[in-house]
Amino acid sequence: SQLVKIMRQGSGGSSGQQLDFEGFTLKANKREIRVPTQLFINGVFVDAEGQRTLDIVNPTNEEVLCQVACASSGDVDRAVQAAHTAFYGSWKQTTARQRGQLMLNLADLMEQHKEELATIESVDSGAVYTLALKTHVGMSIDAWRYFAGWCDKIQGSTIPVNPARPNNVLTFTRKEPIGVCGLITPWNYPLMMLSWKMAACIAAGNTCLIKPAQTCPLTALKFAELTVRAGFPPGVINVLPGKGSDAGQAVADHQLVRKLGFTGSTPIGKHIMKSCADSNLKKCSLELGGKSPLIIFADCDMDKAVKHGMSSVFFNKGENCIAAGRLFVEDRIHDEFVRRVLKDLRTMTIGDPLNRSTAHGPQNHKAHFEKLLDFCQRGVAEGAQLVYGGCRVPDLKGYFFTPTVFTNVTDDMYIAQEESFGPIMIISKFNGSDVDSLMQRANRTEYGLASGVFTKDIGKALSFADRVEAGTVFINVYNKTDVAAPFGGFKQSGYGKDLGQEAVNEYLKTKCVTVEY
Ligand code: TAP
Repeated sequence: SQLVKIMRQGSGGSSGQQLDFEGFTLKANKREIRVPTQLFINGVFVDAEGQRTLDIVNPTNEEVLCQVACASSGDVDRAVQAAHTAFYGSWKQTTARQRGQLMLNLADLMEQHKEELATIESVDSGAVYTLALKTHVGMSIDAWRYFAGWCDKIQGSTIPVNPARPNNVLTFTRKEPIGVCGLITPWNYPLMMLSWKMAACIAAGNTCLIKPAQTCPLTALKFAELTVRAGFPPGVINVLPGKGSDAGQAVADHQLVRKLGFTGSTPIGKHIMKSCADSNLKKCSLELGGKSPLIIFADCDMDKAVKHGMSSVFFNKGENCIAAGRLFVEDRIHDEFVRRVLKDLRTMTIGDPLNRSTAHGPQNHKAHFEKLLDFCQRGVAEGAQLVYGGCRVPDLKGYFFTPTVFTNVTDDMYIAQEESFGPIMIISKFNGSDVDSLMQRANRTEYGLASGVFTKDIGKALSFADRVEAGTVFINVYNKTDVAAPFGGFKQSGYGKDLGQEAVNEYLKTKCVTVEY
């Protein structure tokens, strides 16, 4: 890896300082992209303690792409100290409107570099390039712009409390940033998960450090470089690739971290919540796993139901937290629905995610790929009918998993209850005249992230929305998320929202001031 120098942007233009980093050159997509490979702490790229590194594997060919610095608990401590100093120093001096402008600068830079970011994301995570450009990177830019707008609109309220006559009293609230925030994110949408959390956190006036998933931290590192160019003061944003059990745990345990924003699995979420409580009772928000029900009534628009039903499962190769984990299809249209899904699946282009005609790329990493094989074997062993896929794509190197369909799935089966996080459609039938037992089945899960329904009967759709126990409900559409709309789960899918105004509140605390006069 060779040293790169870029000019650091001061608040009034170039300050003439240089930013050096070690990186590697990614040659892909007819581009040569310099990607930093060191930790980003206090505005500079540095090696990890003891020069520890992680191998980063390209899921399309199973080859090692590069080595990236792997943070230890000592590195986490350095980053927290830097974020703490910035919080009480340079960042406090930065006005809300300046903060918003820095975020807009960053969004503009991300836009200018969007093809580079999407290329890195595609190579590192296996995301299809066209989707990486539109969703992984596009929605990240939207998030920075959307939350930039909140910076100078964070307001408290005046409250009519009872005065002790003859005196009067004024009570008002102030919304204040919490302090140093730790962010821990998964591997399915690396840059987007970073942006959803960090943009809200920074807009609220906090400083932060992020530990991205160890399998694909490259866009987070390229992003770190862009934060310097955008003019963020050192220490406000720190990026530390590393292992969850080590660097991630150190973030959750740290005494100076006051809030933890986590997206990942339910078991790790529970573990992290305990660490937050035991260390310093830090506030935490948890976006966890899901097994979202999608109901397809016989009176639906069948073309739409097939199109969205497929994307509810196969979007981003199933590595989608709100993916429909179970499809309930009304018995009268079940066979036709399955036939049409299979017809479309047979024409799905699988292959190099950088190829513009590819619809389905490799799974993110080896352990996940193997977990999917095991998941399908359990389905078959329990008697579900495997009607398509369930195996590696023949003759392709890389973690390519054939999009899969199971029918005749009963509620007690493992595959009906557990999240696969892969391109596996699980179909069960229901009798349309018994909506009560359908709702019981749909809600018989400890998860509550998302849900969907297809019907032309608006009354039926809205009554589903009333009764379903999930944080997100899609009607005659699926995966339609937006940076302005709150996103997050019920039950063991966690609590606290990403996106929308509610996300800003997750990173604020309320101070109540009372004056007697
Ligand atoms: P996890 O294994 O839970 O990992 C998530 C993050 O936590 C990773 O960065 C991981 O580090 C880190 N981590 C692991 N152990 C830790 C510990 N002891 N302390 C602190 N951090 C720790 O999940 P995953 O397999 O990456 O992601 C898949 C899961 O995420 C699925 O269940 C999916 O549904 C969920 N997800 C939910 C949402 C929303 S919005 N609800 C969105 C996307 C994904 P490593 O990189 O070392 O593993």
